[in-house]
Amino acid sequence: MIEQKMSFLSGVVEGFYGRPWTMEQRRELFRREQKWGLNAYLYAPKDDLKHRMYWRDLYTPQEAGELQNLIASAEEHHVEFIYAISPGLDITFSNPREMATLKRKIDQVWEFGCRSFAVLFDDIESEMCPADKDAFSSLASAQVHMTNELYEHLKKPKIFLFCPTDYCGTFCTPSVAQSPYLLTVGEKLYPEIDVLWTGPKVVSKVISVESIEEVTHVIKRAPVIWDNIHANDYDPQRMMLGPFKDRPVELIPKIRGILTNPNCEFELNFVAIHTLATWCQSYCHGKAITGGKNTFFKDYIPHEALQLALSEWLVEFSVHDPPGGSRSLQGGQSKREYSEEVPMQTDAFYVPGPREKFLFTAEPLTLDDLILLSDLFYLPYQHGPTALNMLQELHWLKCNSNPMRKDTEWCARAEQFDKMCEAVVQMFNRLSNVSNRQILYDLYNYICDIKSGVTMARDFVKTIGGQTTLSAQQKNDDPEPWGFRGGLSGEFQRMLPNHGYKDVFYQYSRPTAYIIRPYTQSDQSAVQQIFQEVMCEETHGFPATKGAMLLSDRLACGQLCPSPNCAFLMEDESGVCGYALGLSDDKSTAFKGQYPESLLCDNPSVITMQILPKVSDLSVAKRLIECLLSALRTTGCKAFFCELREREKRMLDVLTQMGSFRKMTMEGLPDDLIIMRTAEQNVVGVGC
Ligand code: LOG
Repeated sequence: MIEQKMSFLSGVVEGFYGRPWTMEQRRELFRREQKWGLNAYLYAPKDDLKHRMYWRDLYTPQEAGELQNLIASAEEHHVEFIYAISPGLDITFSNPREMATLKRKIDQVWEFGCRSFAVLFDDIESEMCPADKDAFSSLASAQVHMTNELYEHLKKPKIFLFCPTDYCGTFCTPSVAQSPYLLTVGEKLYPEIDVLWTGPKVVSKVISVESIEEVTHVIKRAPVIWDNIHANDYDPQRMMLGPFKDRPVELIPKIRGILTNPNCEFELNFVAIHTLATWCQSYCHGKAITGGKNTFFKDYIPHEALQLALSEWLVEFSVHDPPGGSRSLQGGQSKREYSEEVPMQTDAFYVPGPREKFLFTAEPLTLDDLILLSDLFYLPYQHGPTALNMLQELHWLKCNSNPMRKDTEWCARAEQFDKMCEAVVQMFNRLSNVSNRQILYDLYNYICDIKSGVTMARDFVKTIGGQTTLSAQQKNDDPEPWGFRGGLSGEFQRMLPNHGYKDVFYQYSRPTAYIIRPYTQSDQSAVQQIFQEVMCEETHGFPATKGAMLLSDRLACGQLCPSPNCAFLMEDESGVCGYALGLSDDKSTAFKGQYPESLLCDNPSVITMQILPKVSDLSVAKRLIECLLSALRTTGCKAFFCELREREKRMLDVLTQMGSFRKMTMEGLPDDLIIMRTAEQNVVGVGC
C-alpha cells in the first residue's frame, strides 16, 4: 500500500560537485531546517564515491554506522532523509545483475533506517550502449523501467524521486513540450514517483509559473524543484549570498516541493536556506491567516528576507569555534560557546606600558558589513546594489578620465569610490577577527579575492586621478604573482574577446545586425514600450523626477510629436530596440517656461533616446544619435540639449563619450535631472 504522501517537500539537496559536507555539518543543517520550518534533505553529493562513481559498492561497517546516525539525527529533527543514488555513469540497464546490484545497495541503506529514496540520471551520457539499444527503445524508457522496478522492490516508499537526464528546459530537444524524453517519462514513470526539475536552465534566473505548468503537462505531475540558484560549484571565484528570488510564491501550490542545491561551503548557506524558508512560509502562513480566495500569499520581499537572514547570521559569527572545528570532532550535539565565556589562552591581563605598542583591538563585525558582503557576492545573474554601484562608478571614472574633464565632479566621485573600497577592506578586517573561525575559513578565499580586486581598482582610480605615483612594486615589470591573477584559466579568459563565454559564443558567433530607419506614426507604441522598459530597469519604476513630466517623457509617450523627419528607430532581428527623437527649435514654444532662458538661447533642439538593456554594443546607440543630429542640422538646428535622469547611466555614458555634449549646471533643476547640451554655440550665463 502506498503511504500517505508528505504534503510539500522543502529543504536542501546536497547535490553539488566537490568536497561533500561532514556528518556534523549535516546535523547542523537538520537543526537549522527544523528551526526554520523546512522538512527534507536529499543526500546526493556528486563526489561521494559510493553515491555515484562506485555506486555498486556497499558501505563499510564504519560508514554504515555514520550514515545510520545521520539518518537518525534527521528523524529527530523531523527532516525527511532522502538517499539518492546516481548509477547513470556506467550502468547497463538491460543486465539483470546490474538491477540486483542496485537493489542490494539500496537495501543496505534501507537497513540504516532510510525510507525515502531517489535515483538520479543528471549529467550523464545520453548515448546508450549497444546492449541497451537492443533492449530499450530509448534512454528514457531504460531509466524509467529501472526506476519503476526499484520503486516496486522498495514497496512504494512514500517519497521516491527521479532526476531525468533532461532536467531543465534548455536540455530538452526540440522543446519542453515536444521532448520525446520527457514525454516518455510522463507516460511511463509510475505516477507516484516525483520528478526533479531545475527550471528553464541548469541555473535558472527566473522560474515562472507558466514554465512549471508547461513541464507539469508533459511529465504529468507537478515537479520537485531542484534549485541551483545558490550553487557555486561551477566557478571557484563565486559564492552566492543573495536572497532566494525570482521564483514567484504563486509557484508553491503548483509544485510538489523545492530543494535548494546551495554553495559547496556549508557555512556560506545561511542566507540561501533561511531565505528559502521565508519564501516557503509566505504561502503557508498566508493560507492560515486569511484562508480567503486568492489571498493565500503573504508578500515575499527578497530584500526583507535577506535583511532578516543577515541579522540572524550576524549572531552566528560570534559563536566561538576553536581552530580545527570542534563541531566535526565531537560528533552528536555540538557544544556551541559564545566568545565571552571562553577563557583567553594568552595573557589576558596584559596592559601595555605608556611607551609600548597599543594592543590590537578587533572591531566587531556589523550588519552593514554583512549587507556589503552579500552585495559583493549576490546571485548568479545579479550583483547586489552596492556592487553594481561600484562597477558603474568605476566605469564612469574610467570613461571620464580625460585630464581636461577631471573637474570637481570627477574628484568627488573618485573620493566616493575610494570610500566604498575602504568599506570593503574594513569589512575584510572585521571578518578576519570573528570568533566563529568555521564561517571565516569558508569565506576566506572569496573575501581575499574581492579585497584584492577592489584594491587594484582603487589604485587604478588614484593613478588616473593623478593622486598617487606608482609604487616601486606597481611599476615593476616582474610583478609578484598576485599582480596577474587567475592562473592559467585566467590567462585563457583574458585572451578571449571581452573575457567571456557569453560574448565569445553569443555575440561573436551570431553578430547582431542593427538597422536604423526613420520613425513613423505607427511606431509610437513600440517607442512607448521601450521607454517604459528602460525606465523600469534603470530607475526602478516610472520616472520619479520631481515636478512636471520632462519633454523627453512627453515625446516618448506620444504627447508631443517629434519634428518631421527628425526621429529614428533601431531594430534588431526581434524588432524595435531603440529610438532617438528630436524636437527642433521651431517648436520651441514647447520648452518655454520649463527651462531658464539661458538654456534656450540659440534655440536648441531637444533630443531624447533610449535603447533596450539587451543592446550591449553602445556604438550603435551613438550611430543612432548621430543620425538624428544630422537630420536636425539639415533643418537648421545648431544646438541640442537632452534631459536625462541621474540613473540613466548608459545614455549618460553614450553622450559623454560622443564628446560634443557637456553637462550643464543650472539653478532650480530637480536633483536627479541632468541636462546635457552641445557646445556648438557659446551659451551665455551657464556654467559647463
Ligand atoms: C548538477 C549539479 C550541480 C549543478 C550546478 C543538477 C540536476 N545537476 O549541470 O550536481 O551542482 O549543476 O553546477 C548540475 O543540477 N549539472
